[in-house]
Amino acid sequence: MSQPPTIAPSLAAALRAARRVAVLTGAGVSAESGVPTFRDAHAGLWAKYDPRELATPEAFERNPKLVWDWYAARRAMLADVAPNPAHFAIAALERRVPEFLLATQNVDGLHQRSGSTKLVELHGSIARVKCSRCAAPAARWDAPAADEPPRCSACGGFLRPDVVWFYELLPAAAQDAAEKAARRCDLFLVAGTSAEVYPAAELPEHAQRAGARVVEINPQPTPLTGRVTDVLRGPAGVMLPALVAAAFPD
Ligand code: BJW
Ligand code: ZN
Repeated sequence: MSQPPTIAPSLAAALRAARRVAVLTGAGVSAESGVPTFRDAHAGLWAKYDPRELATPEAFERNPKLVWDWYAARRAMLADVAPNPAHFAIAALERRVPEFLLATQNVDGLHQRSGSTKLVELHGSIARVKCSRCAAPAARWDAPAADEPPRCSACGGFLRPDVVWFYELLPAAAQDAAEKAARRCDLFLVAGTSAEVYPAAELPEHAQRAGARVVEINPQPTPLTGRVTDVLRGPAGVMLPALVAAAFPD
């Protein structure tokens, strides 16, 4: 067993003292569960596609069945994975802090499965399906035809995942809650995101401008790295449990 990483005592004390904590997570937080990030090459059949190019309304218009199948494959993969220590550390932190909000860019539902309850999903959820024409939610759908996605029972439009693609608006309530939490918090954790996709990438900046201590957890540098107060350089599944344990040893 390798040693747990050392957390600066001043950071542990700041987290312990914080009354309001906000957390932003991205795909890297699910990486140790075996969920590929958007930058990772995807496996097998999907290796030849750039995930960021499939996650657009144009891709769905051009080839709805391809995009439907990509999400169906990801949904099936998620049935076989479990939350990792990063998810559990965030859920444990929620129970320690008086005012807490997790804003996740992830659509995989792993935060909820690890016990997080005070969270908003900025980019929707892969578990939900809606109509691409009338937006009606679909609780169930027929198996897709060979060349197109299943259709909406209300209007006949193609069904699509209820996620936020590039050039689409984020759910307003989730975005508002995340912005408010970022502007009000004492300490902001940003974990496992490349911090390149807006408006989520602005949240740490709102927090910093409002005077919060901003902590980045990522094995790689990001555009935020030079601007945050602290950097925990390593995997979220190691760093987040170490940080929470250092702040709340009791
Ligand atoms: C680990 C790790 C480990 C690995 N531990 N870490 C302002 C300025 C410029 C552009 C824009 C702007 N406002 C809007 C835009 C346009 C666009 C945008 O941001 N483009 C940029 C690329 C420049 N934004 C939008 O279109 C948004 N809509 C919007 O703003 O509407 C208003 C508007 C419309 C039109 C014009 C202007 C304004 C919507 C964004 C929706 C993003 N959707 C996706 C798909 C969701 C569904 C799905 O899952 O398929 O969301 S794209 C994808 O990126 C997904 C992710 O949530 C998101 C962020 O990615 P994330 O999570 O950061 O993952 P990666 O893979 O990029 O990074 C992984 C990180 O983990 C890396 O750093 C690793 O090092 C790290 N890591 N292992 C910790 N073990
Ligand atoms: Zn419809």
